[in-house]
Amino acid sequence: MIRKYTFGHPIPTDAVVLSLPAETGAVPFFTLSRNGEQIVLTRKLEAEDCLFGLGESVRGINKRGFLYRSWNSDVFNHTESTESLYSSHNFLVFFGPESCFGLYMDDPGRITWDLGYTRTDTAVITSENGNLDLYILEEASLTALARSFRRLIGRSYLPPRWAFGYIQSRWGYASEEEVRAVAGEHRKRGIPLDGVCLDIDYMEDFKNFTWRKDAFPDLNRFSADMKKEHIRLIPIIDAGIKEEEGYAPYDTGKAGGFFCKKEDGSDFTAAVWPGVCCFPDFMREDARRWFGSLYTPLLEAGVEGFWNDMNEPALFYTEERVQEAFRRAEELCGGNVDYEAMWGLKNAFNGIENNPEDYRSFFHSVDGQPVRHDKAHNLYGASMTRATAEAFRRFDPGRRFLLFSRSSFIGAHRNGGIWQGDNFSWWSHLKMALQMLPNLNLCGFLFSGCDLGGFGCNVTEDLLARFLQLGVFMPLMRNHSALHTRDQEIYRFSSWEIMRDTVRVRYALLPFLYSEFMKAALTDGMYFRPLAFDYSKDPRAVHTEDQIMLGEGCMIAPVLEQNAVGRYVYLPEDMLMIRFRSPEDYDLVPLDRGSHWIDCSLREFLLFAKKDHPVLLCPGGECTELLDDRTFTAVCRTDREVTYDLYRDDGSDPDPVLAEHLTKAVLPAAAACSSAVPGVAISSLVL
Ligand code: MIG
Repeated sequence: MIRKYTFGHPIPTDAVVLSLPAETGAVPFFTLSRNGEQIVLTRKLEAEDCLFGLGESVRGINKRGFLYRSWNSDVFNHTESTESLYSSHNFLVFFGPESCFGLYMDDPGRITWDLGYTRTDTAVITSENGNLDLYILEEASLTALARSFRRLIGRSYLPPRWAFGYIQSRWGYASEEEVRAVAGEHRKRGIPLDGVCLDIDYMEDFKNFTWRKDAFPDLNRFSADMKKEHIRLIPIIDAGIKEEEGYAPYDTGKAGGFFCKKEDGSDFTAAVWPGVCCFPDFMREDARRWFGSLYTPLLEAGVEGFWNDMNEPALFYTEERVQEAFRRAEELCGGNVDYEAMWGLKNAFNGIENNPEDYRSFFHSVDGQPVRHDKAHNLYGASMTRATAEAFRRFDPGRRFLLFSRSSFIGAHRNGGIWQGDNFSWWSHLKMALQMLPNLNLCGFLFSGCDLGGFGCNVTEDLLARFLQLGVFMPLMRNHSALHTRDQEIYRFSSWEIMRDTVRVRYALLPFLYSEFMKAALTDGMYFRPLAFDYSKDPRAVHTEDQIMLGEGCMIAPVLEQNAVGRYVYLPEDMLMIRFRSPEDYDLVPLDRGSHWIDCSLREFLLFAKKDHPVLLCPGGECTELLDDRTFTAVCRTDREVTYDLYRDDGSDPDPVLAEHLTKAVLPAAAACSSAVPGVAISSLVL
């Protein structure tokens, strides 16, 4: 059951697809109060209550015990204490012995989620704007809640199948030759690869939709060449458009009046990579159409994937903030520069980036009415994603394109995927990546992943190996790192063969993982879930923070610690463990319900499957297009005949009908009897 309550005059967000009449009674489950413009919801928490949701946010799978703020932020160097990340996903589920309901705040302004932070037994959620649609969802189970929420917000984005391949990325690939060399090295060494991202280095002066003629002489030809080798180029596009006469995107944007405006009607400008930029008003349909049309030449040249960046939007500085900092500096330096003046000086300059004052100083036009940016801040990235997705649909409505964005809001889950932003090469960020995945799924974002190896600072060999092992199961499997950090391509490391084999396992599992992903997406289900969804009566499972469910019948439990040679794994039921070293070399170990110490050396990683739920392995290959997805080895812990519905399609149909793409894979009961591992069916199948 979904109930809607409307407060004030909400700005249209495009988040919800189901139109419901607003209720008039009191909001159930919460005490509601007002504080000026703010709407404050308060609820007492029982000792056992868990909170799931909030998609992209720091800390655990269970969000209880911290304070989070919905305010999309460019937070390079985020840590456990960072309250806001790049996206705001305002869906929260309350789950306990007495409760199973969800709260969705369709509010693109700032929201504070004090989830047992000020008082451990109380959740206080505050909308600053007080203009919002609020939804209460009530169902008998967590799974039903997640599905009900997806009915409200619409089907999750479907990427093309090739996007499940391994993608190599780096900020700093400075020329066509360099990219060719990186791709070539993967092919030479048998490291499967389907895509290479082009970061801002390919652009001329960091200007969107241009490329450096010296280093990337002909992007169209380059992209076509690479595609012949089954490698897609995936260029980055930033939100800001350089203010420069004679640069067509600026001229056409200016002529159309498509940029965000200040109160006096002039274009709002702020500096980002290209220097002073204007910011498209993506909330306007005509501005989205104009911006989307700028992708057309690249689409015509055969580019099939993009990543959209800097769309919180990140602002390095505005003229006003720089002036202000100088004024402050003058004030402070009038007398002696004591330590207070020194810190004041530092703060004055640090504070010019992403300054709240700037976010209050410009406007969007919504249905002809001005909306101050800060009231709708969290929609900016989602609206940019929408512009790009609409352009794809206009360009070729019969095809799926790859798109992942840094900033997002619920609603964008229908138009693209996201990556988790600028993580670091830290073990703690490996764990954070795992913990974010189920909550992203709960908020509708099935296609996602983190920068494998970590973006900031220098990775170590073992950390990259462990990141990749988790990455095997992420829909977006991308290795990415920042400018000036240590080279992070697999082949740069002494144990590259181990990591190569990890990626090879991804390709052997790819038809199976793709099948699980597509079934989840097409049934409004979850590809990743907290264990609580499957084992709601098992308190230990409900509170598990370092293992997650995958697809219909699997669970993953990655090694997350430096120098670990294994880990404890909790099995809420009897399962089959697969310990992979390569697609050809793995152990099959039936394990009973309970806790187990599992040896797992650096070259090994684990997948668990419930009884009667097979895992399918294909022979693998160097790219998705050349995968043999007919011939499988299926493994399953069972004592009966088992069938699996394998989903397969052309990898590109934007609106596939699930039932038309399922093939029944039958594992005969006898396979479990004659098997080398008693009770485990090992079958060769041709489907
Ligand atoms: O201010 O384009 O998150 O993935 O490599 C940094 C350069 C801008 C931030 C993205 C990152 C990308 C980087 N960008």
